[in-house]
Amino acid sequence: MMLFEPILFLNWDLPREIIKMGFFTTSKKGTGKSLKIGIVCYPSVGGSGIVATGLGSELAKRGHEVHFLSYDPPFALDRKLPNIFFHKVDFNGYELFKYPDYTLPLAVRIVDVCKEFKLDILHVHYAVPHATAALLAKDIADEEKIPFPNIITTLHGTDITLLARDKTVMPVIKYSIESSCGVTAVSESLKKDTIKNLDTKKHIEVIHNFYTPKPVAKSAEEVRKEIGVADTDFLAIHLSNLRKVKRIPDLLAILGKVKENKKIKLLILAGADFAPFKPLVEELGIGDQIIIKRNVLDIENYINAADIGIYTSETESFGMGILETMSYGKPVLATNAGGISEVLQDGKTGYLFGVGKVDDFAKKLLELSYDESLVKKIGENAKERARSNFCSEKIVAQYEEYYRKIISSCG
Ligand code: GMT
Repeated sequence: MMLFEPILFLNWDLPREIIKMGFFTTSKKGTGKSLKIGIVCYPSVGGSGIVATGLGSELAKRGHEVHFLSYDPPFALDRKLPNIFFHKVDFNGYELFKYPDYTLPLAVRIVDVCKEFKLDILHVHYAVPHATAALLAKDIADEEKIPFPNIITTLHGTDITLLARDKTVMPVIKYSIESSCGVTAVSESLKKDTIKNLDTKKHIEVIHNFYTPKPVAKSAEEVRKEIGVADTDFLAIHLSNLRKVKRIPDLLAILGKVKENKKIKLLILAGADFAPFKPLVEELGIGDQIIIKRNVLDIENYINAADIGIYTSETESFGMGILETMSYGKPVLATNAGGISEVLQDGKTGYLFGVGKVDDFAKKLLELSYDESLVKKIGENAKERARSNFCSEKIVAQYEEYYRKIISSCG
């Protein structure tokens, strides 16, 4: 590895316009010349932010120069990685506007970054507002004769499965998708929903999500001790932002149905406040079997300490939490919704149930809590599938190939 520009690690809290991170390298792991890639994403704990951050990180490790644009540094970004810049977008909070606006300052920031760094490609995660801002930025740049890269929009779900049904934003979503040079979706299921909900003929490339498992830093015994779970307990885990679509009341009801078995515990790694669900926990009488941890970064330590994963979503374009759980060799019980069946195979790497079928979930949970060898076998299958089908080597190479195709084929 060749270092050519050692850069001091800067304090992220300083109000700096641009933060250059880690160090810069000319080494190149991937194929072809290195690219300058802009990534616009949410910095938060949610799946799309994790995927965009993971993608940018892997691309940077392969020698590409990666520019993140967001209102905060991405939550899961390793600040010591090479070849990464972060460009902060400020919110527009003028009194004149009743509501703060993000799309306009984002568009302006995109123009600035394109002007200064001459990006080869701009990859935005979510049609609204990110692709919309990118398209506005392109118009401004064209007007000012600033070279502008081709735009790729990745669809993650919510703007199709939820927002596209809202007539006040649907035309903007459709326009933003159809005006992007390239569009990708994280599952076949989401591609199908997009074509149907937006009535569009736009080509959509399916590139599944990926996850790079991290080595665990704490043993399962240590973690269990920390959260008050005995080694002999059967620990189920759930990771999510607790949005309505996750059907948390179903998750709690499943625990309620098996509560006679005091050895079954549920650990929730929550990306949001759990307080609204506390009355239900009390009503179900499961307070002594449930552990909540908020905004956990080292998810690997907790998943590794669990026996099984449970996901009860109404819909899920992919299900990053499911993939993460499988990656550490844990079987998953999940609803057969959206793109989940593209990740998890029923009876082989976990079990699928109808949305809301809490009795079926509970029966299987109880059965597995007594069958260590089946849990182990299904868990091993899950790990093998996650690590071979949804690994960074495979998926990041698909994005690189797609970037090159879009750079040369559009505009
Ligand atoms: O599921 C969420 O609430 C978060 C949302 C997001 O934007 O991060 O997740 C969506 O994108 C993830 C990454 O592609 C997918 O794994 C999730 O399935 C998808 N969520 C839904 O479709 C509900």
